[in-house]
Amino acid sequence: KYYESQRLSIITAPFSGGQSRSGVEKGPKYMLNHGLQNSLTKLGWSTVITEPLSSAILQIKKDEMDQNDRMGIVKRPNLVGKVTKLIYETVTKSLSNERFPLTLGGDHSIAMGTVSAVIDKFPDAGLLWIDAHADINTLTSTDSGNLHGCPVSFLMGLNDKKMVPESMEWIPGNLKPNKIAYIGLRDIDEGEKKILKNLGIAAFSMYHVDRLGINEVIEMAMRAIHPETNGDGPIMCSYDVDALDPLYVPATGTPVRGGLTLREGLFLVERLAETGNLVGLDIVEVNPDLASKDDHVSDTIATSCSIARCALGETLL
Ligand code: B3U
Ligand code: MN
Ligand code: MN
Repeated sequence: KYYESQRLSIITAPFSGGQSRSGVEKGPKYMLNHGLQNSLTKLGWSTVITEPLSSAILQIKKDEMDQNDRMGIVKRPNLVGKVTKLIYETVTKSLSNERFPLTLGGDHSIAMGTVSAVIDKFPDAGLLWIDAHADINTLTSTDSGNLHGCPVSFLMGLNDKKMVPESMEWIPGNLKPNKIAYIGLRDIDEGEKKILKNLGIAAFSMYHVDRLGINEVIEMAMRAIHPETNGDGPIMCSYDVDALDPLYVPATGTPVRGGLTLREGLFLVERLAETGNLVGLDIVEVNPDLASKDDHVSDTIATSCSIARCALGETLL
């Protein structure tokens, strides 16, 4: 339905400023070195690679060192605002050229840019947030001060306008609570639980995956974000690889045991591909530096690339 001409833009987002562990900025390079572009080309996608941060990267590295870029415990708000805006502009451009935006992270703060751009283009888009974490902390609820734990609160405009730093004021914040569904949750802060409950957000944890099975969970998630059309409508998917069990994705910043199996994680995006409703995809939190064995890097990269290929139709007959 969307992107019938199979035009694709691979957008690199080598950014680690939304959290504290270096190495996650290497994710895009590792996935591209694994042959991702070529494998997507083989699936019929005419692919360009776009690097929104390349000209700013030296300045970004300097800004990362800036100890003054802090708001209370919140780390690097100015840098995160600046970088996510560059990503937002690039995703917007890709969408206006009718190219599917596949954004490779980087930490999950980059979704402030990608999701905002997709909602501009597809105002009725629903968001599937695949993650062990809810990433919906606000500037006041965050305990870690890491902004990769907060993108959803900014996308929804939940933060007090008086507190939002100038560099993050560009975020439209127009994602409605009934337009997001989570899958894979198993490590949620108390403050986040309250927000999810108060706003009535559709959240499928690993408990629901076990109880209902991944197939039913996906159908319910799609119906939750598109209730009037029984699940049929544009879908943005922001995929944090830590949704998967650390067995398959050991090289990630905050692994949590008891996650999705490899097949569950791939089936999810295979189903999205089958609907023809997928309008954008992020793959984030791949950190090749956080491996204690060589196998850990290759397992993590292979899995992450599989997510992209399955989402873009590899396993459809
Ligand atoms: N909720 C915690 C932990 C966390 C969120 N996202 C990741 N970790 N990857 C926080 O820092 O806000
Ligand atoms: Mn996560
Ligand atoms: Mn995340």
